Amino acid sequence: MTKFEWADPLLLDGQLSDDERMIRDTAADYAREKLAPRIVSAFQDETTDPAIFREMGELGLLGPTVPEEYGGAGVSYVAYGLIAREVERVDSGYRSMMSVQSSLVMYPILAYGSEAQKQKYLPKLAWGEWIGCFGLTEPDAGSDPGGMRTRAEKIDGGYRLSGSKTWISNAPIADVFVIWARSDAHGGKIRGFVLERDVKGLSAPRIEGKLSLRASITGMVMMDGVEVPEDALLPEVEGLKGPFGCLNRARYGISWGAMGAAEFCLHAARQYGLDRHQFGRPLAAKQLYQKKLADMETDIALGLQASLRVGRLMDEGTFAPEMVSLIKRNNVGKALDAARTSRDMHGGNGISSEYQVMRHLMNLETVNTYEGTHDVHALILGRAITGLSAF
Ligand code: TGC
Ligand code: FAD
Repeated sequence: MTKFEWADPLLLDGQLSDDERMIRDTAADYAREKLAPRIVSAFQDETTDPAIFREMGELGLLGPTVPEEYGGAGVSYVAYGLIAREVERVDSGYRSMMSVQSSLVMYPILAYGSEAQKQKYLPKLAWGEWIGCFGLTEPDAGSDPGGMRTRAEKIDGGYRLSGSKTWISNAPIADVFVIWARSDAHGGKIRGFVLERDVKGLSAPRIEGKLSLRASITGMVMMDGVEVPEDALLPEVEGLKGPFGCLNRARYGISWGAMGAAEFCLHAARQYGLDRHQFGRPLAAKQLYQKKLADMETDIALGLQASLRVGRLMDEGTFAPEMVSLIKRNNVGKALDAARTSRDMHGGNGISSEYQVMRHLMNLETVNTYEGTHDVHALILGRAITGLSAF
């Protein structure tokens, strides 16, 4: 028998390697010391501090699974998940900045890029010297990216790209744009291209007025006959499995990150209930209050174990994408429930920015939608269970 630790109920810590614990602690210290003091005003003022990329880069938190020869830290996918959890404990927007750079920009260059592309882009992205974005979604192609209209037309010595992407994280401050387009020269198949900020015909206007993820800048990417050389093409992949291969990694990271946000909400509700007295006793002494804490505790403990399991399989190279759909959908849904419950348990104070749980709740609405909505992941699982596609 052992003593029950409410903050680590299934002893996750003991299932990690020394290296993984060290990376987790580095990310936790950084998040607590550098990110937490910024977030309330950043969210309120809707500002994104690009210096965060450099800070994270210096600590090896960007593209951590990328091999050291390309500037990464060469650590496990479990370590990557642990970083996402610590960063999102502060804010989903900060995790978004980190996971787009790592899984959606560095991963495709590593997995599908030429040696020259890897040498040119990965070290600068790993250091946070360059900021990256990933353009898949379009105004008329969200859940169904196969319906994209962006076209790459073959020209002498390269390609001409035309179209628009929307809801693109990091885009207005990005130096490097991974863009997915239908390529006429490849039978209309979807191909990936790496574009640079100063290329003629490209603009990335900011989307203003988000009520969620306000500390992470989002924009459109407009391409008006953007001409790029031949070596902008990612040579090693074609078809939707290119972007989906990246999304598997990012969605996996989100499954950990959402649990970090949920843990924040659980810890906040517990402390609030211990501190606040009503009807002559602490709120935490009330049965209904304890039931809510028990539900949150259970969902988080099970969600973290599931992410750890998929992370270990990913590190062994034996995961299936449907496993990622299962944990992304479950963990974000449970985190949303936890944030809503925690907001309620804080009473009127729960709506104030000072207590922070409402911010997590608003952020998690986006996390539930991006990288495949909650319902799209249900349909991915439904197809796997029945063999029938219901999209
Ligand atoms: P479908 O026919 O299922 O598949 C087409 C091809 O893709 C392959 N594939 C995958 N490969 C690797 N991993 C996966 N998860 C894969 N899923 C599919 C598949 O094998 C096939 O390959 P091939 O060689 O046979 O051609 O495609 P479909 O058009 O029916 O897709 C359906 C669906 C719903 C699964 C898919 O479209 C989907 O996942 N939609 C959701 C879209 C999405 O997640 N968008 C995310 C945009 S990026 C973003 O949100 C970033 S936010 C980041 C942040 O700020 O943190
Ligand atoms: P839609 O696809 O129009 O869906 C609307 C509703 O219909 C949803 O409830 C959905 O579940 C439902 N629905 C859709 N299809 C079906 C179906 N077949 N059956 C039943 N219900 C269905 N994209 C990028 O490419 N790069 C990024 O960096 C990026 N960052 C983002 C950042 C933010 C803040 C946000 C909000 C979005 C971001 N996205 C990004 C876009 C995101 O991936 C899309 O919003 C998401 O995939 C959903 O697409 P949509 O918004 O067009 O919704």
